[in-house]
Amino acid sequence: MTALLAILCIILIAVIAVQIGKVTELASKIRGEEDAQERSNRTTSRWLLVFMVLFLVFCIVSAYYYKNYMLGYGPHEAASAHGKSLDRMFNITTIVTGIVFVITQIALFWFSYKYRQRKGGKAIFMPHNNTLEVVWTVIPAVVMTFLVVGGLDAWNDVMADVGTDEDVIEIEAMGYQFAWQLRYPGPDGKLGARDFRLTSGTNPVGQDWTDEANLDDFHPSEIVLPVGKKVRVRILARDVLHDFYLPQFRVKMDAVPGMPTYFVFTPEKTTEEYRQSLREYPEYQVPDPADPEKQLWETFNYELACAELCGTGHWSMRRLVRIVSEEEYKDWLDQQQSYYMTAIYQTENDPWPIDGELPSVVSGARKQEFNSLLDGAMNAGSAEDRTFVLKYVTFESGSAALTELSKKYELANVVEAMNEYPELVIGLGGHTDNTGDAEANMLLSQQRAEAVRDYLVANGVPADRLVATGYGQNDPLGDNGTEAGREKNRRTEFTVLAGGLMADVETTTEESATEETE
Ligand SMILES: [Cu+2]
Repeated sequence: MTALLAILCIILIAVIAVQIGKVTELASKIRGEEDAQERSNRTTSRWLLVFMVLFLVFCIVSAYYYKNYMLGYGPHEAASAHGKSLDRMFNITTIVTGIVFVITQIALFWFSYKYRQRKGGKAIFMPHNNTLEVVWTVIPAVVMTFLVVGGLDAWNDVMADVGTDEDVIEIEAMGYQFAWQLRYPGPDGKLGARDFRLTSGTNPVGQDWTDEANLDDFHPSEIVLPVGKKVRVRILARDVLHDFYLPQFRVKMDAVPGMPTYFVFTPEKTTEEYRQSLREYPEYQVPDPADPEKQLWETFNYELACAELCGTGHWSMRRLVRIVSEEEYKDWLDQQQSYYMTAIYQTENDPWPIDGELPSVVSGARKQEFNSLLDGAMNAGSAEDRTFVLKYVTFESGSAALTELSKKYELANVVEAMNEYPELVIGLGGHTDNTGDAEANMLLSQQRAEAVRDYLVANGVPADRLVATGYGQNDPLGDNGTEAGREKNRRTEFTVLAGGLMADVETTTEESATEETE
């Protein structure tokens, strides 16, 4: 409606101007052409001066009025180290070009007033003026040089890559229609190797699972970073052009298929600190339309956007960015699950074990699992709870020959535990499912339990601390009617017979209780 009214106004003004023109033309015919021309020139040039003043006032007032909408002003402060230098550069350019703008506008309108056509007026013939040429060449050249050199300097600073021994967090963002696939290095701090040819439904960024550095990498749904730490983002695209844009950090880089790019930045304000700085601005002290209970500054979040019009779902490429303290970041890291362990491990896509070796994430996880089971059994009160299954001890099918993997990993943990607790006496129980002959099963389970014992003895554990017993099919854990149940029943159990920590636990509890009362 307003737009329609504005258009109508413009049309009316144009009609009036044309009509006034016609009237002046007629009047000039009546009054003598030259006088009328001079008067008309004078009026027009005066109106031009009025226009100039109004126009400049409008420019300055609107620039002032809208300054808080611009990056680098008011609430839109940069939240990164390099962002401030970019903002400064923009401001310098705005000021320099602003001054030039005002001067040229004044000159333009003043000249059209001063040198309007007058009766008997004569133009000066000036074919060439060296001084003038030098002045209007040198001044812009000097100004441009300063702007360009300053800009280049800032650019080199902002685009500088990290040194090889610098302490940085390197993460990866791959744009695709229509989202960002984020990847963080796990505890090793290294992003594993990738190859686009390995990309599949279960491998969104084409990670090479034979590279151990990949196995702890995780794929979070948001970007979380600690404040004050340098971050290098590897930027990739899977299908079309995207653009990795973090407005508050002044990070903006195209994601180009087949051409990896990067951006290095250091976040300087946590999300909470940025919210507190927004709080000072009235435009942020209003209820958030999406959550009227809270004010806009409270619900503010940094965000990652795609700044390339990449298709119909372009708008949905928004991701949250959280900048937190170092401790909060560590807590968050601890909660993240490696993508390999959650989606690839022991599936058909898992290439491990490779050459009879397990990757360290897996052996580490197994060791942790063993230690916590051992801990439970050592501290258990009842005989039942002192037993757990050695899940990763396996045998060649139908025989009592231990697999190499079970020796190298699970049994190595058992040897370590026996060395650590010299008092420990354990039972090794062999169990089978109910397939085949019960007597044969009994024999096999006895042989398997003994195979484990013999292996431990061969690795330095005294034989009198090990009791090997075969239970055959008599003590099933699962349903022998199903394959999963049978698999559960074929097992080797570890039982703490003596030398557990139960007694120790009681004394420590008592001691701490007395300490508390004192
Ligand atoms: Cu996009």
